[in-house]
Amino acid sequence: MQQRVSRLFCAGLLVLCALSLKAAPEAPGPLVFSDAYVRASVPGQSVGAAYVSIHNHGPQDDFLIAAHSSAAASVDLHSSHNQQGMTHMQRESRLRIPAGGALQMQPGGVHLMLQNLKTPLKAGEQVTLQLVFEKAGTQHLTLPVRALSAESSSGTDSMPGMSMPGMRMDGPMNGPQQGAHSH
Ligand SMILES: [Cu+2]
Repeated sequence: MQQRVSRLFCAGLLVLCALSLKAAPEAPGPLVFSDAYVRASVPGQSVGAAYVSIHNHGPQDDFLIAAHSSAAASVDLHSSHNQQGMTHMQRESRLRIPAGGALQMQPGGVHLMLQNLKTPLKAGEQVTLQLVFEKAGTQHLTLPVRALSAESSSGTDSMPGMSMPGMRMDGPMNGPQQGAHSH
């Protein structure tokens, strides 16, 4: 009898374990995020930049196809290219996260452009970000706002409206997009 009870107890524990595994809130998806942050903005600045590294542990490529943030009217996917000493930003319709690899965003490279900031981005605050993937669906992230690096926070920038010193809007950025920036 004693033995039978403990067997039942064990069986019950196993069932509980299985149930709790099933009910675990975080189903570990193939995408893992790291090094996520938003750059602090300066007064008068209407655009901001966010960076996040996305690792894909799945067997299939995935694609970042859209992004949204509570801090900005819209968020664009951008890549930067260096041409004859000038950095040009280009809008991308989707960004690939290779299977078994990663998409690493960084200043001067791929980044998320926060268009028409609703409020200035202050260091120490947090910004919510939604990333929409072709396969993984919508992922919610919270990013810390980090101060600009020492070299670019000298306050001597002649163009406070530019979020990225030395960068020039070009190509697909001209046209309707450009108008939005000047508001
Ligand atoms: Cu950009």
